[in-house]
Amino acid sequence: MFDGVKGIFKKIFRAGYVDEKLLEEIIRDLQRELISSDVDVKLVSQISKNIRENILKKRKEFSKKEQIVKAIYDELVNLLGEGGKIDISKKPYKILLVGLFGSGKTTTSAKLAALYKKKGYKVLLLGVDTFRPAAQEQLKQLGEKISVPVYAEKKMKDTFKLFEKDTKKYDVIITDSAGRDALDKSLIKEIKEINKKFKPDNTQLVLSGDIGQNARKQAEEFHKNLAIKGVIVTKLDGTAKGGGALVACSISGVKVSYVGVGEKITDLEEFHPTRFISRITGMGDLETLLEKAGEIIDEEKAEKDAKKFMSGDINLLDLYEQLGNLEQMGSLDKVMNMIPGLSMAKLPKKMDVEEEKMKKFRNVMDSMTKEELENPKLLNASRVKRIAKGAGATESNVRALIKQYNTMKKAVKGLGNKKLMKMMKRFGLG
Ligand SMILES: Nc1nc2c(ncn2[C@@H]2O[C@H](COP(=O)(O)OP(=O)(O)OP(=O)(O)O)[C@@H](O)[C@H]2O)c(=O)[nH]1
Ligand SMILES: [Mg+2]
Repeated sequence: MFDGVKGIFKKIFRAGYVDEKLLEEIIRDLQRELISSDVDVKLVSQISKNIRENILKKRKEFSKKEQIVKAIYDELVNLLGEGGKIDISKKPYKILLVGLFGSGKTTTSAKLAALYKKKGYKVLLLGVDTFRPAAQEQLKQLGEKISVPVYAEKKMKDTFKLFEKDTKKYDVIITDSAGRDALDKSLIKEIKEINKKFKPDNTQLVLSGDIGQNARKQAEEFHKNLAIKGVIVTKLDGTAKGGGALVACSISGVKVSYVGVGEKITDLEEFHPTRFISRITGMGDLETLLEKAGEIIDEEKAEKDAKKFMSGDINLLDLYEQLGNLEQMGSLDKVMNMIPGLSMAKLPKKMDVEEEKMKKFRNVMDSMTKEELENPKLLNASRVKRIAKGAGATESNVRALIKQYNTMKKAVKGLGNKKLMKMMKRFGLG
C-alpha cells in the first residue's frame, strides 16, 4: 500500500500547479490504495471527506501543495492509530511473544533482548519452543551473539523451573514460544500453559508484514483467545504489503508496539505512526526531502528568507513556519544532523527540540500576536504571562521557546558557509 502512497506524494510534488482536478485525482488514487489494503469503504469516504475539509480550512502560510500533503499525511497517521509502546513498568517485566510459524518470534525475542540490554536492563531469554527441533538452538545462538543468557531445556517445565529460581535476578524476561500453521487448539492450549507458568505482564503477537490485510483476522483471533497487549509486525523491510498489515492491526484495535525492519539484531524500531509515515513517504529521507523541499517552497521567497536567516535576522514567525515543516520530519536535531557539514559538534546542545516540544512551541506561538511573532523583543514578563495562559502552558514553556529562538539565531549566525546556506534554503529552513 505505501508504495502507492509514495507515488501519490510524488504526483503532488511533481505537479506544476495544484487545481481541483488534480486534487480529485489524488483523492481517487488514495481511495484506490486504501481499498486495496482492505480499509473499510465507509472509512475511505470519511478520509476523503476529512482531506477535503482540512484543505478548505487552509492557513495562508502554507502553499496549496503543502496543504494537501499535510492533509493526507494527517489522515494516514490517524489511520495507523497510536503506537503501543511496551512500558517496562516493574521488575522483572515479563514479555511473551506468540505467533504463527516463521512470523519472526525467535528473531524478535533476540532483537528485543538486545534493545533492553542496551537500555541497561538485565535481560533473560526463555526458549520454550519444544515443537520445532532446532528452535532452541537458534535462540541459544542468538543469545550468545548478544551476550544474553538463554534458558531452554528439553522439557518446558524444566525451563520454567530454572526461571522460577532466578526470576529476581533479572529486569526483563522474554519468552520465545512455538508457532503453528494456524491458531489451532493445540497452540491455544500450549500458550495457556505458558501463561500459567510464566504469568506474562505483556503478551505480544508477532506477525509478518507480508500477510497484508490478513493481519486483521490473525490479530483478532489471537486477541480473542489469548488477550494480547500488542502486535509486533516484522519484515516491513522487504514487503509492499507491510502497510496493509499495519492498517489492519489498527482497524482490529490492537496497537503495534514495534516493527521489524530487517534481519539484523538492531533492525527493530519502536512504532511511531508519525515517524513511520514520514519515512515511508520519503519525508525523512534526505535526498527526497531536499528534492521535495526544493519543490514545495517558493524559490524567490526562499532566497530572500535564506539570506535573512543566515544573517541571524529571523523572527518567531520564521521559526513557526520551520516548525511546521519539521513536525513531519522528526526532531530538529535529526534534521540538522542530516545536513552535511552541520554536525552536532558545531551546534549547541539546546538545538535538540523534540517532537512534543515542537508541538508545545506551536501552541505557545498560536497564542502570540502577529506583532509579537515578528518582533520577539516585545515579549516582556506580562506578555509572557498572558501567552502562557492563552496556550495552556507554563511561563517557563514560553521562556524556553524564546531561549530556543535566541539559540537558533546565534547558531545560525555563526555558520556562514555558502554550501550550508544553499542546503538550508533547499530545506525550507531559510
Ligand atoms: N527481512 C526480515 N526478515 C526477518 C525479520 N524478522 C524475522 N525475519 C526472518 O524471518 C525468518 C523467520 O524468523 P524466526 O524468528 O525464526 O521466526 P519464528 O516465528 O521464530 O519461526 P518458528 O519458530 O518456526 O515459528 C528468519 O529467516 C528471520 O531472519 C525482519 O524484520 N525482516
Ligand atoms: Mg522460533
